[in-house]
Amino acid sequence: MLKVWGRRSAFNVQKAMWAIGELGLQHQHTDAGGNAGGLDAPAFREMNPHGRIPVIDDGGLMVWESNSIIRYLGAKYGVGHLWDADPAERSLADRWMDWGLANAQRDFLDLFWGYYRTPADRRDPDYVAERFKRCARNYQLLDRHLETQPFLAGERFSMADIPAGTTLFRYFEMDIERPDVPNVEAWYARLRQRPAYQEHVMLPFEDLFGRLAY
Ligand SMILES: N[C@@H](CCC(=O)N[C@@H](CS)C(=O)NCC(=O)O)C(=O)O
Repeated sequence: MLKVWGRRSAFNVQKAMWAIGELGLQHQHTDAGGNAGGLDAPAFREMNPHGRIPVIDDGGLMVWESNSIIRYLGAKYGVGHLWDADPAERSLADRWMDWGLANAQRDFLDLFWGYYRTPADRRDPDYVAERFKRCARNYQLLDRHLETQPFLAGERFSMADIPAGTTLFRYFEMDIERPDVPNVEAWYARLRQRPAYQEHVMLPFEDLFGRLAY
């Protein structure tokens, strides 16, 4: 059976778990990282030399890096669903996954750590203000893209929606100022209807407020 390691509150673990949920894959989950620790154990380092979560083991094949996990699971178990067999069609999804990792996710996590997780008296106002701006720019860009289509790669849900889509729950649940992005809000409403998103991404996170420790 597919095995997966990583604490459920971790952003990158949520991406992998969302993909597993979409594909309805039977799996065995092991808590790791944060309070559960274990990332420096030699056995874990053998699976992922970087000592980060998530990691999966599929019949002896270890895969780490959340986007790589989504792509692997999509290609193996989700052709026509998460993954498009046609390289040109698939490239429509791939670009948003990579953009999500390098931009939407990076800027959102910088904001989440710099603003939400840092105690108010230790926040750097300039750093936080810049991250608010970067996030606003990213979601405005997504808003323009989603003007003409319901999902990032086109008419249907695909792996493209997972990296940037995972940022939405915390971004919209935080008590912060946001730009007016109606098309992103409509996309977020579509994602919220998906059982796998509800189960793996829409998890309470209030206990992380003002807490830098995992
Ligand atoms: N680029 C990696 C990042 C992995 C990563 O940094 N994971 C974090 C959790 S989101 C982690 O391992 N943190 C250590 C911990 O939770 O103890 C990926 O996408 O999988």
